[in-house]
Amino acid sequence: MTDATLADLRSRFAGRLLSAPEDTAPFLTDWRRSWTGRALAVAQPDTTADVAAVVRWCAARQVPLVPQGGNTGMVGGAIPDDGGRALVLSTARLNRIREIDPINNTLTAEAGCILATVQQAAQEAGRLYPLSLGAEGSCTIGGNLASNAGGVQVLRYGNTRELCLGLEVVTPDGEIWDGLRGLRKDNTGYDLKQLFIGAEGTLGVITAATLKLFPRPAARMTALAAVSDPHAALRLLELAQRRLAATLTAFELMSGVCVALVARHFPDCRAPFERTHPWYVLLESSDPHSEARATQAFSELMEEAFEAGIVADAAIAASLAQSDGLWRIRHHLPEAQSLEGDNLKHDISVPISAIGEFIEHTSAAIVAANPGARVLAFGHLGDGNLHYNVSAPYGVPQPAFVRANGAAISALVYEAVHRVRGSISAEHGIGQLKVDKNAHYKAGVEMALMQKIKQALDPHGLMNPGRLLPGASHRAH
Ligand code: FAD
Ligand code: 2HG
Ligand code: ZN
Repeated sequence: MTDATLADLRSRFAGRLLSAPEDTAPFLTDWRRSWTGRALAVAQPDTTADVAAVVRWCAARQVPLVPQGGNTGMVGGAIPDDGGRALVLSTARLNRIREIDPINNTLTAEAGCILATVQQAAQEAGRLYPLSLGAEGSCTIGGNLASNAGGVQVLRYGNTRELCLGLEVVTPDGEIWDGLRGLRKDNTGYDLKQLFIGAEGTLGVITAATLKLFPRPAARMTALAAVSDPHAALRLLELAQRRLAATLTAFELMSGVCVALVARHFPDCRAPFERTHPWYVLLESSDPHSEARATQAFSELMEEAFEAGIVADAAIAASLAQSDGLWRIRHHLPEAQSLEGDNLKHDISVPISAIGEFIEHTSAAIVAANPGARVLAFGHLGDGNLHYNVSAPYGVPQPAFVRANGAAISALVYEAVHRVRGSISAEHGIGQLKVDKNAHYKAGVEMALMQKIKQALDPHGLMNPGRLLPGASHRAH
């Protein structure tokens, strides 16, 4: 396609259509720097009507379209392939908060709103939007919804799917569906919004969403606990759930290897203990009513954990600044891994009760087959979601290690996940990273149903082709 073909789009989107290589480059490589693609151009519409115009322009010319939010995805879903035929639709300018309704406890935001901006708007209205993850300063509401993001408060508030009451979507033929209803109850047939949530841009472009808000907790308690192994972490989880019930909002596991990695790259992010420990749990409770009650319940929990020999050491944050300091260790983990040289990522979910044995057996098998390989295990233990990543032995270049051993290691991990009826993608999605693996592990009937839905909504296969589902790459069109 030539620049002349882009002329009509350019005339409508003057200044909002990027095609010079230096302008499009940031949209063509992902956060991990694992994928780089090429594109016809990058369009940045700033209204839903203009998104519909872009989609119709693509449909009329059979141009593949790749929606992109903050480009923080971990599986390459927002990056076009290298055919150069696709148009990237960036939601960066679709960034208005349309409404906050404190009585209905809802906030309606456009897809390109940054998650942190939405959290802040909710806070200013005296409410909480609880989705929270390390990329919250740059990921978008549309990207969160399209990937059904999880994060660190899922065990209390649910995934993004549970936080959404209504959607506005531009369908693959350029129609606008206004489903921005702030209803808790609506049994009028298929829940269509659920099709677009987690679809990774393969069924349409999400342009706005009505999100659930919650009361702001009166108090937040945070602690970093040192434990001997994941079995002890699970005992602590059981105790914390029993004592704190629904006030337990986060329960994150980190191996000592992970915590050391963060300290190496970010020297001011260190565990506040005199000696190192093999495993750590970062846990948090949020009491809706009283600081005194929160402090008492949390202190009693930690005391019981000490007495039962579950916890070897613990640091309870005495101020918001100390709490933030503990969270900084956790939130710097993705970047520390990236600085070390992007590793082999396995975002998996297994039954919570199976996690201890899973880590023990799988890590032993990986190290036996790959002496010196470093397993970086951490994640959202309270949800059964591990980031079970593998790095090259010290001194071995990461890309060469992954090329030589990556397929075998991933097969070993995913087989172990499959044996316990787990999932090969807990929260990051499928993107282009796991298309084959997903087709392999999902039941045939499940894959066939997904293909039928795709065919029904996007018969020409123009919406983010080759992502999530096996199918034509952008070049085949
Ligand atoms: P993008 O990366 O731009 O896109 C992701 C997918 O959504 C792509 O397939 C894209 O085509 C599609 N898409 C984007 N916008 C739209 C739209 N408007 N309509 C239709 N499709 C669209 N993820 C978690 O789940 N939990 C975590 O704890 C977590 N922590 C992270 C920490 C860091 C430091 C980083 C870099 C990433 C983390 N992620 C996490 C992954 C990522 O941030 C989330 O998946 C996030 O939700 C992606 O949002 P985004 O706007 O960057 O989407
Ligand atoms: C997190 O929980 C993210 O920090 C990223 O989901 C996980 O780096 C990873 O593998
Ligand atoms: Zn995560």
